[in-house]
Amino acid sequence: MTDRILVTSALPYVNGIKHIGTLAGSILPADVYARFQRLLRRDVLFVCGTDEHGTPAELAALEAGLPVAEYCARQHAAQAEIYRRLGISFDHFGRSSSPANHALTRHLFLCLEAEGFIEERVLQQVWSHADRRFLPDRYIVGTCPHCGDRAARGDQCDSCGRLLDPVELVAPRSALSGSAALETRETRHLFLLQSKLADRLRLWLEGRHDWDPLVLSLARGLLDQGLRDRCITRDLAWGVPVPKSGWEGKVFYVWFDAPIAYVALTQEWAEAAPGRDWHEWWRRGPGTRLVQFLGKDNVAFHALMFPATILGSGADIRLVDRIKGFSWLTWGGGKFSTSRQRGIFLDAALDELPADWWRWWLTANAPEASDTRFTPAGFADGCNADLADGLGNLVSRVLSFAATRFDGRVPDMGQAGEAEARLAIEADAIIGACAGHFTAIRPRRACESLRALWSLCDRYFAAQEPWRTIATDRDRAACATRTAINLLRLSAVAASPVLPHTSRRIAEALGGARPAIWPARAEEWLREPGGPAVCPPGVAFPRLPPDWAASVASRYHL
Ligand code: B3M
Ligand code: ZN
Repeated sequence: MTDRILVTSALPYVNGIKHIGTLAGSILPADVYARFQRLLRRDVLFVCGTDEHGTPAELAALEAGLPVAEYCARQHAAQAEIYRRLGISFDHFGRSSSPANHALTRHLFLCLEAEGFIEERVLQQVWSHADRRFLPDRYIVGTCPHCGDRAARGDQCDSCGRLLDPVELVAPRSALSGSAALETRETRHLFLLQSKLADRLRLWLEGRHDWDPLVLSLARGLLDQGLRDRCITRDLAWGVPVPKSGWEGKVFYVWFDAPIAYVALTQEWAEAAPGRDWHEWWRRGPGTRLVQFLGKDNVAFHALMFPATILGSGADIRLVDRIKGFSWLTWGGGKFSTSRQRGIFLDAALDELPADWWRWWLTANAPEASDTRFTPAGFADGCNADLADGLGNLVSRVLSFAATRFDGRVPDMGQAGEAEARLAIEADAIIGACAGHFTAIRPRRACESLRALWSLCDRYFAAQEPWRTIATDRDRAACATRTAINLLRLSAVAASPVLPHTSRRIAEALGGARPAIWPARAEEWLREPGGPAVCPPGVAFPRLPPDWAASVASRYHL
């Protein structure tokens, strides 16, 4: 059995607080998976960090009027704080701009060069006199030659969807300064010769049978189109400098150093305490499983480009064992947009509701095989049904009963009988299915199992009618109440990967937390003796009022 599980989530770009889609399509499912594996007592390491290089970070810093290093430091801290509030259980949340990542990026580049996988080529690029810099394609705007839209970008026209080359634009100008004083100049760049690694990548990908069709077909499709060599340098000041004389003023392309940061982040984590060894997590061979979570637009980089970097460098760094790719969360069917303030960003989300509401809905509706349409009304209905009427109501009913009828304690009298034996069998079946879904990374199905567990507890409690039997058979009523409480305790642990805050509150209400371990055998849990004091947690999940959805839709421009 694999004892070590290394979990990564795609590194969120540093420029600004992310919206709930980034949470839903990478960070949250990674956290749910890491938390579940920890319950199984696996040795889990969950690393992530801000992706800090590249033009977007530079431009955002410019706009904020801050030196880019300072801008990144502030934004990193702001994002880290948000993920902490969301209960994301990173073992390390670092930065791609760290000295460790600079050093490792330089090292792997030099290995690639020594192995013959780097080639210098001369490119024509657009130089802006006013901005005194080369402009990346998307920072050149102009009129689309196909549809006439005046806001087409050098890489694509958003209006007609055509892919463009900057030279095709009519009346091109800089998106930064607006200046039309542009000139095409020659500039030298370094290419990673991915074409020479295509056969090795294909062979490796052929062995990845357990990946989702979404990820495999994307990756294999790209290989079938013919893997192109990739330019891995940029004319920028902010990034990892190219370690070659004569290459001053050039840095590596952000997508070259960002995946390398997964390894560097692990190095940093290892250095922070004695007895940790990053090689254990990254060397090839059995003993570790590397599971990477990311949005589908990042598949090419994780399934091809980063593996090409590793294979070509000859370094003893493991290739990903499983990529879990996600589709999009849409804002009512459209795109989230920072500039148009469409959508809920994570700071605003936490101002609206506590973390577990978001965690629940975004896991239960994870954009797995296809896009998930977020609407405030759908969110409110789902949370009201599952959390307010479901779990929250169940917890308060069972605990208030124990509190008022059994002197605030889990009652200890009464023997388990046939009903409890049947309950244990049913609970085992659900728990088994739930574990299967968490293991296979099927968040929606795992949430279905959790609902089934709550509803099982609800049905059992209702069928036992302890409020009626207590008059005639106090032992029976006590046994039923205790068993329901024990099933709640079990359900809280099983739900803890998704609802960590709520689970802790339920455990506390039930007289304190037990060691967190996956409840593989329900019978053992249901047999727990009574005794501990119970305190009803109050209403954990109030219903969202009818006007909630309308108010959110209007405030966030749906
Ligand atoms: N920074 C995030 C994105 O494309 C990008 C991921 C990097 S993972 C190494 O959404
Ligand atoms: Zn167009």
